[in-house]
Amino acid sequence: MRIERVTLRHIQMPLRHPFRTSFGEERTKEAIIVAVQSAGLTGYGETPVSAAPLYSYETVGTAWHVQRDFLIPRLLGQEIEHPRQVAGLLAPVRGHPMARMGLEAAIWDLLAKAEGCSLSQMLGGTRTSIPCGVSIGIQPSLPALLERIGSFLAQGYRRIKLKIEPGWELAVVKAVRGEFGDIALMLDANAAFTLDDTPLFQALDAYGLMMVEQPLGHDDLYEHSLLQRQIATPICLDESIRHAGDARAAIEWGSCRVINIKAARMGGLLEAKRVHDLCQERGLPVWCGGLLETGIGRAHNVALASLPNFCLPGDISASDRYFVEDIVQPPFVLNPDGTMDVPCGPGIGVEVKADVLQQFTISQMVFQAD
Ligand code: NPG
Repeated sequence: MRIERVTLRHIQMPLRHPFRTSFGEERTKEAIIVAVQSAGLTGYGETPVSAAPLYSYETVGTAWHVQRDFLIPRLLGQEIEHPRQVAGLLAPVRGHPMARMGLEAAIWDLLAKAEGCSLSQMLGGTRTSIPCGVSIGIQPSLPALLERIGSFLAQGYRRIKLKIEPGWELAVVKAVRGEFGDIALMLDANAAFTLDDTPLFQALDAYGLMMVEQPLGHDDLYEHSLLQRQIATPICLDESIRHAGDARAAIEWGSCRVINIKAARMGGLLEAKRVHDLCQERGLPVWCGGLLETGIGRAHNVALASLPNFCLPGDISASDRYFVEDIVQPPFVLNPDGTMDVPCGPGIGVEVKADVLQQFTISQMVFQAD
């Protein structure tokens, strides 16, 4: 298919609840929504960047610049039959995985729609529904946290992930175990600790956590391998795993026992699938992370999480956990058993609501092939 036209939209959507992590607070969901058109079809993708370089070095500003000036000119007018060609065309540009993801994901959607198959099928997905977890930001107080956990458990979410930071860890876990007993519970530190905190992680071993995510440096593999040897709780890596090469090194060195796969962190669905396949071969379970995506990015995540080795509940929650109104129809809903259905219509399998998308768009740019 010839890439005829690409549209970038910078959107801002209010979040229903502020989301606080060890690196900052998000009140508004920012993203770049990418639309790629060919032969009367439109494929959608999402670049789930934030306004500030806190989780990742990428921001709305850097992603827009890299897409506009370097990535889109390499794709416009090209004939693309399989998404793997995208990585080849974009290979001269280094880094900027989230900027790539929006474009690559839109082309997966476009090609799946052209073939009349679902994105899940095209990726090799085997699940028709996926188990869902929920990630809960740092709360103003313990009672507020306990109330929030109770309400998510009542909705059916199958595992609870708590964001932690120095001072909001051991006592919190103790209180949560005291109130809710043996629920599936994990922690995410977003790189807020150092090896000096090893005794804290050893103390956490007593609480039967599923895993602790990214306790140490955001780009570290070595120190995580030292920590993993000294604690029983499995370490899950997120920020440190940028591609299959990192995953291979982390597995060889014993830096983690679980990997959080985010296609946006890895530059696209193809690299995410490579990491999935490697972990499957090596016997490591994976789960699908989230970056507070709109229904468009969520649809890509759900399709990815339908691959067989996504055996743990991911950070894929229902649309209403984030937004009053999502930009897709139907919105993503949680089944009473804590699963979410994988859409089976062509491509991402959900319709983009043009009016709602327009309402949240604050700037837009169109690129046309000659
Ligand atoms: O999408 O449900 C979700 C949120 C999952 O905790 C989550 N994301 O560090 O993984 C993370 C965190 C995050 C959120 C990172 C927003 C960056 C921005």
